[in-house]
Amino acid sequence: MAEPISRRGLIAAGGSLLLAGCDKLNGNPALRGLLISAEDAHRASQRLLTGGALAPEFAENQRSPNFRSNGNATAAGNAEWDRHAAENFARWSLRVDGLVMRPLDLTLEALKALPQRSQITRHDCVEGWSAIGGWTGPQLGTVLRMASLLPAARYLVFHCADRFGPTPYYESIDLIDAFHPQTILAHTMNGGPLPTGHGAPLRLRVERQLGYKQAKYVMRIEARASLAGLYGGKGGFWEDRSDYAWYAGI
Ligand SMILES: Nc1nc2c(c(=O)[nH]1)N[C@H]1C(S)=C(S)[C@@H](COP(=O)(O)O)O[C@H]1N2
Ligand SMILES: [Mo]
Repeated sequence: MAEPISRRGLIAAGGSLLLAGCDKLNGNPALRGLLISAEDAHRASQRLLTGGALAPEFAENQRSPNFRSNGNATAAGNAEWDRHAAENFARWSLRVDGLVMRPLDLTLEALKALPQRSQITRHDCVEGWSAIGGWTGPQLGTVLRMASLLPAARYLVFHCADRFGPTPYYESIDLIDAFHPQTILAHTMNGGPLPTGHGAPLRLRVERQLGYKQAKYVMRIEARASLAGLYGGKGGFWEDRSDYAWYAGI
């Protein structure tokens, strides 16, 4: 199976860290933070089981005729998003900042000019429904290489335009999923522009995880060293207010 080199590199680095022994681990606060919680143990074991696996992909004739919209079905009410929607997102741009060497503002045109990946995948929502849909966009890894992550960057946070009451939706992933080949910034769904109900103009597809990780209405991607101090500190809107896991593997 074709695995990207970056992933091999990450696994090799993780392996040697694991072999470094408990004393060294205890002396490394960042790594201790990564390894001790039950949730992280679950994540690590799931990663070992799935390895570099790709999520299953499907044929065009397997796409669901009705892919429902779930959670917020619009970001209307966010003045910035409203302004861009009124112009069909012609002057909208994605902000990429935080722990990067080169902060970026990428228009839809710029995102579409990058190498594109198309994938037909199954979306699994924890509320008990699934749907198969086709997504196109640049790999997140391509955008992150353009911005050039600083060494301290460990997480990517997706800041969304929509809110529930006063609270914005947000999500986050780690570098393994960020550089996974099926992790894309989708501007196209089933061959057409991403509909409002599905997160126009841009959403995350991180295909080995559950529905709530698939951030819609993404306005800004922030590279961070830690999720502490951000909203509820658990790395996502639902993670902050439910027992939903941060690593929501399928
Ligand atoms: N910004 C934002 N992203 C979001 C949500 C949301 O309410 N707001 N809901 C999540 C949940 S729970 C699911 S199942 C999917 C739904 O995606 P869909 O509307 O394309 O079906 O988006 C996820 N991403
Ligand atoms: Mo969901």
